[in-house]
Amino acid sequence: MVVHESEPFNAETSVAALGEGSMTPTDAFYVRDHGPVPEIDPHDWRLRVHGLVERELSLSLTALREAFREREVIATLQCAGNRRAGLMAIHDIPGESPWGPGATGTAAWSGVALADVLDLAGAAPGAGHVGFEGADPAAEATAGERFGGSIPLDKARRPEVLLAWAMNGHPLPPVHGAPVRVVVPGYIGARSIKWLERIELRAQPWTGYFQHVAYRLLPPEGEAGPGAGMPLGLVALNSDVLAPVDGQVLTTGPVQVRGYAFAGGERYVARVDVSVDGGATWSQAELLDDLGPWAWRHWRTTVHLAPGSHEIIVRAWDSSAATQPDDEAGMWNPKGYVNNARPRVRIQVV
Ligand SMILES: Nc1nc2c(c(=O)[nH]1)N[C@H]1C(S)=C(S)[C@@H](COP(=O)(O)O)O[C@H]1N2
Ligand SMILES: [Mo]
Repeated sequence: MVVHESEPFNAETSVAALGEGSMTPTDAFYVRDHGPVPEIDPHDWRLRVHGLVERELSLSLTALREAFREREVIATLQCAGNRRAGLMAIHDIPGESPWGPGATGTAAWSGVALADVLDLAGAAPGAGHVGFEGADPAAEATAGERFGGSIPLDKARRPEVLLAWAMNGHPLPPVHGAPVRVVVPGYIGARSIKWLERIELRAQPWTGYFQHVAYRLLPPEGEAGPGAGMPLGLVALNSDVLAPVDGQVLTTGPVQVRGYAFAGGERYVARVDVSVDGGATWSQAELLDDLGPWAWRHWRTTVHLAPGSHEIIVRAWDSSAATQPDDEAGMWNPKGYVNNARPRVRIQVV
C-alpha cells in the first residue's frame, strides 16, 4: 500500500495490487480514516435505530445475525478524493492527501440488508433520509463529533445497501469498520460509515461536518463552509490506467494497456476507448470480469507503438452514454474531489 498518513491511518492500494485482479484483497484494500480506529468489543456493541421510526431498536450482533437473512454484494468503494494527485499537480490543495488511483477497491461484502432492519423499525411519516453515525470522533470536525452521513430513504430501502460484518469472506478487520459498517454501492465511500453505532431516520439530510461541510464540490474560487457547494453522493463515471505506468520505457512490440472503469450510481460501464494518437482515433478495450451491477470493470487492450514518445488516453462510457471529461485542469476544485478526467499516460518506446 501507499501510506499517506499513519495517524489517522490513510493508505491507498498500490497500482501493482490493483492490477492483480478485479477483486481487491482485503490486506491491500485502501483505508480512509478521519480519526483513530475505535476499540469496540463486539459483545457489548449495540446498533441503535431511532428518529422518525415507529419502533426504536437496539440490536446486538447476535440479534442482527439471527433476525435477518444474510446477503452478499460485490461492490466497489471509491473515495471522492480518488485521483486527487492529478488535481494537486495543477494547483496545490493544502491539507488534503495526494491520493492516486488507489482510493478505490472492490470486495464481497456480507451482512444484512439495511432495508430489512428498516422494515422492522418502520419508517414514520416524514422520514426521507437515513443517517449513520460511527464510533470515531474526528479532529477536523467540532469537538466530539463522530463521523457520519446520510442517504435518501429510497436508496436505503434498496437490497444492495448492507450493514456488513464480513469482507471477502472474513470478519471485517478493525480498520475497515468492525464489527459492522454500512456499504452503500454506487455512492461515494464517505457514505459507507464504518464502526456503525447509530441509525437515525430523518426528514432532512445529515447536517454533520462530513456531509454539510466536507465532501461537497465547491466552485474553483469557492470556500468550504456549512452548506457551501453541492453535496457529493452518487459516484461519477471514472477510470484509470494500471499498466503501463506514466514515464515507463518499453521496447518495441505489442504493449498491453490495462485499467479499471467504474460507472457509479446505478449506471454500468458500457465501453472503454483507448487512443495512442492524442485522441484522433480510438480503439475499444475488452471489458474483463463482470462482477455484477455494483462493481467496476477491469479492461485491457493491446496497442502497437513505433519507437518514440507516446501518450495513451483512455475514456470510459457509461450506460447513460456519458463519457469522462477531457481536461483535468477543468475539474480542479478547492477540496480536490471527483477527478474523473480521462487518464493520460506518457511512455517511451525504444
Ligand atoms: N466511521 C467512519 N466511517 C468512514 C470513514 C471514517 O473516517 N469514519 N471514512 C469514510 C470514507 S471517506 C471512505 S472513502 C470509506 C473508506 O472505507 P475503507 O477505509 O474501508 O476503504 O469509509 C468511510 N467511512
Ligand atoms: Mo472517502
